[in-house]
Amino acid sequence: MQEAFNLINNSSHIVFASHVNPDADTLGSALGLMHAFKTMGKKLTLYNQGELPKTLDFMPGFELITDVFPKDADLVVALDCGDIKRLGLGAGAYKIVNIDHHASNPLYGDENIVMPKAASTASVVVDFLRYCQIRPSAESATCLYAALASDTGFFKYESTNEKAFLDAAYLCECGAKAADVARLMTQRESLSKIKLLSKILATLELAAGGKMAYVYMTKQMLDETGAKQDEADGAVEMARSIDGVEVGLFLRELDGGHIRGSLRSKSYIDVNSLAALFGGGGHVRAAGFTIKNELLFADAAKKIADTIETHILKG
Ligand SMILES: [Mn+2]
Repeated sequence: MQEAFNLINNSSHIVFASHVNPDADTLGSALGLMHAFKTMGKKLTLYNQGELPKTLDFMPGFELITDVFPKDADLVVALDCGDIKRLGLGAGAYKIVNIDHHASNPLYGDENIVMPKAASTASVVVDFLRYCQIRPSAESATCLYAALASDTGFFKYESTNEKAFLDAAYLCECGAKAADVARLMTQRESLSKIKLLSKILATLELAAGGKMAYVYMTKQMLDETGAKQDEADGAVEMARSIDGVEVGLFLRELDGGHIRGSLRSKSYIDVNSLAALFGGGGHVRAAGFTIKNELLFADAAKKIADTIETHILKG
């Protein structure tokens, strides 16, 4: 950490870089760290290549994020990025400080602060700021708290360890408002998304003696609600969330006659092997597949659900 702090002290223009398709952890960690170093009299740039999620626009400093990489940067601090290609850095003579919590991080920085056990990159930033004896301002704490809350699913995921709560308590002590962050991150859904989810949920069916719940989305549902594809995200988790259900299945009709399937399980069925029935894969609790479909969508959906049900019943 000392070497990383030295690099920061000795640089004049620092770029805080977050990965493409940014989530709250990468942006909140970058913004949180930037706020903490604001008073050092250095030039600071927040860099992200590509589109930013509007849902995170409440983070102080969000409006400062640019997709123009500064030519005179002499230090890049990369946050929450396990693959240097996902930063989209421009050319220049700069060193890199790599701050992350992905176990797969290949340590591409000149200095690397990578803690695979940390619940979020924000937790690593908290440790680093403590080491530097910098207390986060309220602005900084708000960004870091949002990052930590998001990566732990608001303290629900398996990554939620004792340190996650200790960091959360410290960030609240520094001025983060937990209820405000939760409201701004989770209570600003678009009307089109809710209308789309109501159509998707209307297709709900139980199978495999109540162990499986499946829902589907046609292209027509998108047209009728004006919602975007990614607004259907969350449908499979809703199906899985029913009491007694172990496997959630969500089928969406894609362009060109394709069907995309998403599978989630709660605790004992390996959905990776269910997805493999259709040439897909993923993880034990979350997997997916894409198939070419020659049938009517509703008929194809029924067939896929029946095949999965048969496999679950075979156990
Ligand atoms: Mn993260």
